[in-house]
Amino acid sequence: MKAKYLALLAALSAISAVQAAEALTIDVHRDANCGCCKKWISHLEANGFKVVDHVESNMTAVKQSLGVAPRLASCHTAVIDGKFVEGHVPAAQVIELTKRDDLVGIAVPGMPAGSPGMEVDGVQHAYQVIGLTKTGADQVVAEYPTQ
Ligand SMILES: [Cu+2]
Repeated sequence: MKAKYLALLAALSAISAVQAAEALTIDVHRDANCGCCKKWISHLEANGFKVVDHVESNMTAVKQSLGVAPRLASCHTAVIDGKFVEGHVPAAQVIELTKRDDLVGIAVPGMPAGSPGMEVDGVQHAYQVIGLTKTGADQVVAEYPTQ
């Protein structure tokens, strides 16, 4: 009887592990000609994300409709759990975003050299990952120093 119960528990936890993996699906909107956007997609896939790729003709309109503040803008715009991920955000902060109910999105503004998808040999510019709160304020979520 006890063995049966343990087997059931094991089966249940296996199911929740699968659901956790499915939760990492992310939609990426990008321009057809953006090479670094594709590299960022590869970075996400290498970190276990399932990426749904959307090629767009008007990224400005996409950013506007997803609530990306112009000061936070970069190249591509992704969406996970209804929150935006703007620019070359490292996978670790994308995962963190899914656990943050106080943020509507996160961004790495511009295209800093050395961020995921923006690798340049020997160059690592300092950059911040900035969260946009529900009240419209910027909040630094992570800082990557220059090297
Ligand atoms: Cu880029």
